[in-house]
Amino acid sequence: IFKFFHSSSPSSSQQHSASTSGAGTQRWKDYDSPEEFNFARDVLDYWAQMEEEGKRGPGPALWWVNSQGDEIKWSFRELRDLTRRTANVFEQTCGLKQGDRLALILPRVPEWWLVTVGCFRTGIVFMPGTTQLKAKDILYRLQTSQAKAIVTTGSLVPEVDSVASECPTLKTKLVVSDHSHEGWLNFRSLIKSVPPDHTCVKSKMKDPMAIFFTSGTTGFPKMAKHNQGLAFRSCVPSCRKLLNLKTSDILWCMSDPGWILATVGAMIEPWASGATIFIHHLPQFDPKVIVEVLFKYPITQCLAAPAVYRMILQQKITNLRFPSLEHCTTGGESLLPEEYKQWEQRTGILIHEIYGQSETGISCAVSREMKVKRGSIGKAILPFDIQIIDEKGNILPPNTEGYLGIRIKPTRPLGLFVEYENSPEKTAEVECGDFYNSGDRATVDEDGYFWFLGRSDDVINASGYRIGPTEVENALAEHPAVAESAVVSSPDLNRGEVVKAFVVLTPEFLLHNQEQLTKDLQQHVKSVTAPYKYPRKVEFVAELPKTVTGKIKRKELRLKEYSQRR
Ligand code: BCO
Repeated sequence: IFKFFHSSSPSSSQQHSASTSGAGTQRWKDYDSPEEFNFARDVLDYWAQMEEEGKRGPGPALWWVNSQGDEIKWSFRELRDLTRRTANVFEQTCGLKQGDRLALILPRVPEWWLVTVGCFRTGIVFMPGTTQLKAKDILYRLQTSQAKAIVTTGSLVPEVDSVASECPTLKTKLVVSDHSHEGWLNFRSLIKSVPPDHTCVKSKMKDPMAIFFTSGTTGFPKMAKHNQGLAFRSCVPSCRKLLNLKTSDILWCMSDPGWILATVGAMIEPWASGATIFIHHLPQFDPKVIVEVLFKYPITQCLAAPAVYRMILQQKITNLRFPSLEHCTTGGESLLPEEYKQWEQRTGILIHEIYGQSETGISCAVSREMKVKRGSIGKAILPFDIQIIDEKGNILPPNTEGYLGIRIKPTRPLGLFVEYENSPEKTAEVECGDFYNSGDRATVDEDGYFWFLGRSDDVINASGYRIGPTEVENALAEHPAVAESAVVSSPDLNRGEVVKAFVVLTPEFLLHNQEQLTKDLQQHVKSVTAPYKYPRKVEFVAELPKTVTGKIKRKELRLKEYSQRR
């Protein structure tokens, strides 16, 4: 890919127009809902044309680097051509068509952006997943979504091949790799051989665009299905105010491409404004690398999980005054007021918080020009009407704890998920009167600022990951040492919350060394399911607290964890 798509610095003859502030997206108003919308055609191709007319600055659309010194810079024009080729690979080579589902499991490589935009162009529904997924996780996703295609990286080929025969709908396997893999089409080779002309599909706003798998208290992850409204929403003025991006801005969103935060923060948001997306490959999280990168490149904005800021602060680095950084945003879990203060003192920059879920995209935020109230997730972003509600959907007054709800009646706002696919009962469960009930507890103050308090259910929010306890309990149950287990959230200084497993041992393992057993169980969970879910804390107990009907009382265990000091 480096040879074919060489790094393209902007031509010096290109007109350096003054940086524009989301000019291309002022075509729409907050409550607009055009019948047709396609992010590739209506936004990316617009910016490509602005480049052709010399009306956009010289910054690339995508600026990708890795630790080996490789670099790719693509303008919107190059991106347009490459993603048209991608669309042709999907349609002509693979025979995929509008509405087909494509599982997208790639690390932070430039092809992730080609594939997602290729999906926009063809109307294929993309389903991002983290590369931490294991064979069983992938099997579940392919089967439940009836995926026709998967695009993944070389290291995951064996995991996919071990389950592919159990997925009758899967017709296309595309690998992003410099090597050939038997039974797989090679994306990097194919994209060179297809023509660069493609006509973008005329997608309706209500056509599905993406599916995000999201964990719940029980069972397997649910499929939160979004239509084109998720992308359109970022183009309206209220959403543009969130980061106030200009075409000259360079935004680094560090989220793994498997999460909705990357789809929104590392693609839709910046490109809606014609800004530059900066990506560092970051195969392994290292706060020192992040600091180096922020000193080396002219990044003006960054968006990262609270744990990232926290872990940077914990490094013994004397200078955190980054030369170009102007604005920092965080989301996914909470940051402590003390951490906000320290970041501000050491960098001179305030952290602005956002709030959202796979179901909602970014729904609340402390927008760039808003006053920061440390610890608040900010105000609702139009067209969402957010209220604090009780379990019947009644609106509660300010400073009263309740559920964070988004109004869905009489009109379901664009940008909110459409449904949990194949699960009308789970979709109905989160509908509460006129509202979607997020399941998150919160309050709102007199100024309209929301304050996140925590989950109302057993879902664990560790380092910004939403983890369903049963997914971890099921993984533990496969180990011979585990008679039964209960998995709950436990407070942690570094990660906000971590996964803790209470384990009842089988008789044969009762006398085993518990330190070793803890390591074995952790390793086991990492090997059978995505490793971010592994229990960082394990406690062996003689029995688990249960109700008279035999249901494990996770809440009791969780409350015990939180009643002890962090
Ligand atoms: O900590 P350990 O070393 O014991 O374990 C780590 C990894 O080393 C390990 N691992 C990863 N890949 C593996 C593997 N082990 C075996 N095989 C593999 N292939 O598993 C553990 C993974 O934990 P982690 O991901 O938390 O790792 P790390 O490196 O500590 O990363 C820290 C963070 C902060 C970078 C990471 O936790 C993170 O990215 N968190 C943010 C998640 C996020 O973006 N959430 C947003 C969701 S979307 C949303 O909220 C909606 C907003 C609109």
